[in-house]
Amino acid sequence: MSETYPSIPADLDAVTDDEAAKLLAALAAAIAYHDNAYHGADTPEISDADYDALVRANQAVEARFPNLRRSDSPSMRVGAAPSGQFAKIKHIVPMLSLSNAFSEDDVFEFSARIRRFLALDDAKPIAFTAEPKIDGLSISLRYEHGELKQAATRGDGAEGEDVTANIRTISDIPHHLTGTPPKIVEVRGEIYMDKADFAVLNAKQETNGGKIFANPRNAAAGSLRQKDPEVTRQRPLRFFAYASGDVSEMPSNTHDGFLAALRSWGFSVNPLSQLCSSADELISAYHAIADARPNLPYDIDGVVYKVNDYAYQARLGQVSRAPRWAIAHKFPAEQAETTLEAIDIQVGRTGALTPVARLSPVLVGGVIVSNATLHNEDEIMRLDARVGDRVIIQRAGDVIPQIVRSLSEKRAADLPKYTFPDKCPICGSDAIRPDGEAVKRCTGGFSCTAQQLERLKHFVSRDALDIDGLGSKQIELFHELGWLADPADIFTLTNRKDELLALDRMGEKSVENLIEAIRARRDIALERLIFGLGIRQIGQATAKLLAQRYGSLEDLMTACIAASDASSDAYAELLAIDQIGAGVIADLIRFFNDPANQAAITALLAEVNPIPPDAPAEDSSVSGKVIVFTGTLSKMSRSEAKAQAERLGARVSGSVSGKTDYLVAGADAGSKAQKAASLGVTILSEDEWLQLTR
Ligand code: D41
Repeated sequence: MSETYPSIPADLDAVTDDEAAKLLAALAAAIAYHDNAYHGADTPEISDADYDALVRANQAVEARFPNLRRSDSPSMRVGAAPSGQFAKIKHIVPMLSLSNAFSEDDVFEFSARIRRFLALDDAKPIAFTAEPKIDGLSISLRYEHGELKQAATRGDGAEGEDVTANIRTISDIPHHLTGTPPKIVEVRGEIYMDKADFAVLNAKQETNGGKIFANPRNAAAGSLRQKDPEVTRQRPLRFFAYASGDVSEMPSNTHDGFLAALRSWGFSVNPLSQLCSSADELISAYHAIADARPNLPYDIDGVVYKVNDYAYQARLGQVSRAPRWAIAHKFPAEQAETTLEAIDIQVGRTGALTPVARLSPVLVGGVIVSNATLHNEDEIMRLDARVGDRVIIQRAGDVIPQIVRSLSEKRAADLPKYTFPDKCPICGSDAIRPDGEAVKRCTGGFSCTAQQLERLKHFVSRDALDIDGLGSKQIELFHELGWLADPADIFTLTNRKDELLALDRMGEKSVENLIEAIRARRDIALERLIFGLGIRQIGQATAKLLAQRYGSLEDLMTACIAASDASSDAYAELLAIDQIGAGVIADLIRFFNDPANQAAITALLAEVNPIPPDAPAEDSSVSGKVIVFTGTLSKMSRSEAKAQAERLGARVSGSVSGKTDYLVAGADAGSKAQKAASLGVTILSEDEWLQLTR
């Protein structure tokens, strides 16, 4: 269990640098594992709440130690695509990660370690390259006979996703190589977006009501992961080449020689790459690149040093997943001093009171910052942050700016300590903090307008009702106008045609479309409806389980009310659902026993027609069996195969174990087939599977 669910210290604010680094490594591994279980294998092994706890812990530790953020950090992975959107590609040569240096001492240690490992004479110089670390996403491009054949994302380093069609739309990436490339060459590098292009793209997205990206890296990632390559083509993506993967014959014995070859084949190579012959020279190069940073058109987050000589690289090899011969020297988080003007309390969908620091605007790393996160009550106490204090704030990458410390030495003697409110600032209800929890919550429920608004936004969000033309902005407006309080009110908007037409920028056509889109959602999948209620801890996966088990919202509500008695059958039935534990059940009981929630649900059920999920067949040839799919299927997509198996009552898992009943092996099945064979698991071809399930 520890590998897939690391233990999280109760007090994350007390962890040391060393512990933080270990914790981040463990969290990255665990989150990657569960991402795969959820998205890849579609069989989550932990509750959404437990998963969220991992992600939150990772964020909290990264916020405190921005410099320790790993290159494989979960916060660096953007918008995991639904499984099956892109085919998987195994990297013939793994795409390694980079270990980090945070100080000049770390750089001397890097050089000394290498010299020791190679047993180099003190007099013998060793050459390194220093190149900017582009803040984008890594990609591997395969060329055969000079033609671009395939492009894969880094993924977990061993296996990435096939994004060839999208990559072909990037003008920086040659389709045919010039000069004399080897027969086979995989070129690796970074896809990125210029800062100016990013600003223009976001402005366009804003006018078109599209997604706003947090930073150029997210914009680049989102643009690459498009289903439609024509969308990618419209996005200003660029590419710098910096490494090789599988290569039939290397054009050079050195990294700088390889970079020169890349240029001769038509690739962009970063012009700031330079050759250095000592740790001192690496550090000079670091400062030169750091000085150039504010004027570069793209974001960089450090400098990468590499041993220049490939023969040395080969001897040095790698430790775990990172080469011994390379390191990323990260730029420190940027800090600035400013005044804490106010502490605002925001109230979220589930009533959580979140403090936000309002600051005198200050420039940090090229961005004007006027807000910072304060996490929760304990964080304010730890910092002893007081309104009026001078504070040091810090910003690293796309981490939300945070307050590092309050300058108590600059504080007026009579500045009062901050007291966290014990009433909801929006509705005035009591705010309470249960024992052992970090968060204070408003107890007002649906009667609190802040919670009302956030629940409404959640109700229409993409994974819930997902109504075209009804986003957060419209919800805010309609809520402000007094048209919306409960989710059910969304459906009464269709009676407000004249009022809608009277609004700014609402023409006949858009009003008709909106009304039609709302009508169309009266038939709604039960799991979306349950998810849309915004019950604490009930994510999409849990909502689906509940929909399958209860088949209607009425039955779910009845069961949750009956389950208030923990010795009831209803309670036992809830607990018997795989992956639902006592914590989730407590939240379900709390939600469905609240009279305001009951009234809201009754009103909602008068408006919608929930569609229960197809019941899994009880008596199919594969009901109750555990199935693993591997390799490429030819008659259906992996997602279709999975859905079909589940409809027939089978459970689909991502990995082969002793519990597996059948491994269905498509073309090019790899290690899973071997493992299945060694465990004596029945292996079926795709055709045999189809026969079995016909
Ligand atoms: O500019 C970069 N982001 C960059 C990333 C770079 N200039 N060089 C890199 N070199 C490597 C090795 C040494 C493993 C070939 C990298 C990365 N790796 C890298 N990026 C993300 C994970 C690893």
